[in-house]
Amino acid sequence: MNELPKFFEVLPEIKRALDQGQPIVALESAVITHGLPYPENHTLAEDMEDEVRAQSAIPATIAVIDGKIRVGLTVPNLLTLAESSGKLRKLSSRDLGAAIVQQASGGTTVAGTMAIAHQVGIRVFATGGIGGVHHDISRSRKGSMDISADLIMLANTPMIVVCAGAKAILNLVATVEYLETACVPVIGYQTDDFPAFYTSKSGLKTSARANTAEEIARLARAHWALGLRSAVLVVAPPPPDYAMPQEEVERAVNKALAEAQEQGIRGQAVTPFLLERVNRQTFGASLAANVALLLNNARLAGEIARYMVDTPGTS
Ligand code: PSU
Ligand code: MN
Repeated sequence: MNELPKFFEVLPEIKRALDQGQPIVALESAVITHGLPYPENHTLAEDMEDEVRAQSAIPATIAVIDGKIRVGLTVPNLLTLAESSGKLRKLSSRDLGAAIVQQASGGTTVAGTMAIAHQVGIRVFATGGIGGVHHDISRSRKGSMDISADLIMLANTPMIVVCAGAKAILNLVATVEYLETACVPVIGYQTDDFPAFYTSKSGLKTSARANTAEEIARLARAHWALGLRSAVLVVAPPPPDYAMPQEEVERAVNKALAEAQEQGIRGQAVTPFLLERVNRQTFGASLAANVALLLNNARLAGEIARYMVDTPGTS
């Protein structure tokens, strides 16, 4: 493992796994602090770790607690995050330095988690949905230009990120175009379509398809062997039993966007606001879908991580 600054706290199990080259999967924590309500967030975080372990990989849930970057959470760490959901900071990559210096606590977004996981040497990461290019909800004609830092980190971090696409709270056309511009391969797991989180199809296409975890790992190795430094985004459709009717999702999203515009929601608050409104309006169905696809993604990431273990002659 690389020599790390003092503000990193890596659990011994993960340190060992890094030193011995065992499969590891990073997990984000903004979904715990800003994505799901308590106690569902707590159960979900534990269940995601179990899914990774069931694939013989080590889970590394990442968060910042009292200014320490935690790679792997203890039982009390996780409870602190889950119970204080909504009260802690939402930490994107640019927010980490301030959180360390100010000894703050927070959940790390996809961007924040990628920054930390890469620093530690983890190459596979599972999340629910990535952030992306937002619809313009500004009331002026200037345009809000709200683009998630997740996209910038995906453009610049060699890591496999497993998700269920992005939610329709975003401008999915612009998000997919951005990924193309940023040189991020979008690999559909057993699909040719870019999923829209609650639904398996968005009407947009992936850049390639892979039918197995092994193929995904080989594809990522080939991508990086070319000297490219961008992430490989794996998109897995939500489990079929949980996919939601498109009209229901659309109605909820449109209402949420109108409310955000009316209330002048800006910056970091936009995504949590929209997520909460959509969750509330589609209650039950969206929460169940959210949990099911997070577990599905953790499982697939665990399987991919097994194929990312370095064995001589395979890279
Ligand atoms: N989209 C979801 N669920 C989430 C998020 C996004 O469907 O929990 C969270 C993730 O942590 C993601 C972050 O990285 O929101 C993006 O926030 P922003 O748009 O402010 O970059
Ligand atoms: Mn934003």
